Amino acid sequence: MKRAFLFPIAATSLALLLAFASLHAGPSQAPLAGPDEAKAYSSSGKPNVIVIMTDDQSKKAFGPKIMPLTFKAIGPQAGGTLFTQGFAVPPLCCPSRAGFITGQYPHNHGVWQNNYALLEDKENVISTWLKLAGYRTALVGKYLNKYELAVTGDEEISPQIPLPPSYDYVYQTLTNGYRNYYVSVGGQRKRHGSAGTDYVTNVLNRKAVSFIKGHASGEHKDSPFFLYLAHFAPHPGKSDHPSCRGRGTADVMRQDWQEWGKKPVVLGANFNESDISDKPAPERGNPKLTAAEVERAKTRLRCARAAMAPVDRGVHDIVQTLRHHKILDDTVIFFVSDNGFFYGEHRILMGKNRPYREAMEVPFLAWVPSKWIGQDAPGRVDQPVGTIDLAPTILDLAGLGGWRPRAFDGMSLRPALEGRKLDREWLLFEQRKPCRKYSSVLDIATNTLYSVWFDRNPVAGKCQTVGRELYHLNSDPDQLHNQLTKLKGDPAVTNRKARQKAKRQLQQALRQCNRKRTAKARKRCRQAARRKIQRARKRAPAGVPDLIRAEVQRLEGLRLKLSSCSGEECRRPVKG
Ligand SMILES: [Ca+2]
Ligand SMILES: [Ca+2]
Repeated sequence: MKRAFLFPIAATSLALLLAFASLHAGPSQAPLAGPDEAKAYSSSGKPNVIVIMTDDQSKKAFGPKIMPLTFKAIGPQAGGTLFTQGFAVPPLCCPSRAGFITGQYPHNHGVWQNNYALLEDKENVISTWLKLAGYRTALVGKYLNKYELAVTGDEEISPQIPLPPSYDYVYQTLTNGYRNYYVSVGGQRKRHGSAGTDYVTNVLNRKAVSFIKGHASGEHKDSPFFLYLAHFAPHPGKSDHPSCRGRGTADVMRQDWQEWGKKPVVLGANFNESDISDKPAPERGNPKLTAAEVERAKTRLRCARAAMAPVDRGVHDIVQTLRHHKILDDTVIFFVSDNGFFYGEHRILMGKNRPYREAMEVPFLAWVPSKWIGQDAPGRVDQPVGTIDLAPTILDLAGLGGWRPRAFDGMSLRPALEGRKLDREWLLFEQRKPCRKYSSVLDIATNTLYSVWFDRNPVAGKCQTVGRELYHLNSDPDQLHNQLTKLKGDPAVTNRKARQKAKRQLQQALRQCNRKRTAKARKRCRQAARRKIQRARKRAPAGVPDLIRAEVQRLEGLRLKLSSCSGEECRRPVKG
């Protein structure tokens, strides 16, 4: 395992950038171009960047009522931008986080599962790019799953842990949990216990705030900073709490449970879905939730909301700290989750990593002061955006929009922040373990989600398709009606009837032709009859099954193409 490399600040020269670029150009790639020199080194013209990423936060655990301090500080009323259709690309921790730090889909960054070891070109990530552009960089919280195992090869947590690439300040959580967890403090192992002061969300908030304070008053205060604050909340974790304990539940602070424990929880139309016969095989067998499970799901959601309260206070503290040091307007902030979560929707008791909106859609909030885009950002953007867009957006806001250290499958969201349409037609969601589990395409113009599910054939051992789904999200936002069920039964009947009718008509016409006197006339008559039937068939209006079949054909072709796309062609057809 290569040791993580760190560039000294003074070494950020164009020569080094180009060396870095050529170092990271694969055999099949053209050498990467470095950023424009003037833009890259005028660090005074660059915003500080803060990315706050939560873990498994459903949109049901987000919003102005659940995170009032965050919305007051960086929400639409305060000049921030709420992206109402933010997607985890794809909805699983490590692949989604790898998508953030690379701006790419799993088939390009390599992380198909929850394992840092799979990441290709590990140093060629956002922290390195920003460091090369003159940023001071800080990681507070989780990097990528199994990071410690990948870099030390040791099942136990090692006393010394190499730092993730290009971070100047590291307070990295190495194990999951709200209490009793390990961290790397600048590479040195430290264990947190179970005292109130060890509660992970508060610890990470404190470290984030102290990094900002230290930066704002320290020797590097003239350089911009990049702070990646990756919270564990509201991920399920071990807990002794009387209500929030057991599998699938976030641990909470007592004061927050007092507030959230009794609040009503309303779950959507697809909660405990009454008919799941339309779902593909892997999900079709889920039993109806029992009354106890329904209550449990509601309690778990209350626990997740309560676990967001300290995150909410942390956002407030961070913004207050920026304001105190008069650098709030010098800073852009993104608040997102790595993936969503199920609370009984479609009878899925818990978890993520399925192509349903509860897992795929995430909280997505941006604070981009007008000085960075030349105008006020809109309070709300309804266009679909993804976690793969964060890196290109950040580079763009840092004045490095033309730099492509990797071929970005995602795109800069600057046009949307300027009130314009994003030039993108599709989003792809893919996962594999080791069979591809599912692969989905969101067709943005029609707001249609098409998914194919895979599994290993137990006998042949090969990956095979085990189900397909098609949802028209405008008319069926809860994904209750898989349109592909309309292909079952109905079309076969329709087609058989149509075929039989056409056959009868043709036979009747041919019989009449037999009455013609000459062979030539009979032949001409038969030809005319066949043509007439064919014309009638063509004129027949396409039924729903025919339309769906055509749609599936188009989306399946698109899905196959996107499964190996790179860069621009992942977003729209490339001309020429
Ligand atoms: Ca996660
Ligand atoms: Ca259904």
